[in-house]
Amino acid sequence: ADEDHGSGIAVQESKPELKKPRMYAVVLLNDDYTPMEFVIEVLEDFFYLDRQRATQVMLAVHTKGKGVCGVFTKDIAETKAALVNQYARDNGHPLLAETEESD
Ligand code: TYC
Repeated sequence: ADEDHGSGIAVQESKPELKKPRMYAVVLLNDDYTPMEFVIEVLEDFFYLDRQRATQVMLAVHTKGKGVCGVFTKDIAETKAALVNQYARDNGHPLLAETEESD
């Protein structure tokens, strides 16, 4: 904020007036057809999860219906979801990724 400290000269305070960006989760939805191995590879390749964490997330989606792959700013989340959906379609699988606001 610019504040006048009596000299008539506006001093620029150091406080950066930036707000935290809204964050968005990329969520994977379960289906009956996409192979488990394909889902694990998507989590490794698009979200940089190691094999153990990718397997955990895949199994969580498989048993609970959906699961979070990662949380990002809006543009990054929407881009990752679109890339995953295109990659799944290119490989003939119905796997679906969505974004939802998080926090
Ligand atoms: N349910 C699938 C199967 O049994 C595996 C699967 C897991 C599919 C996660 C999609 O997002 C998904 N082959």
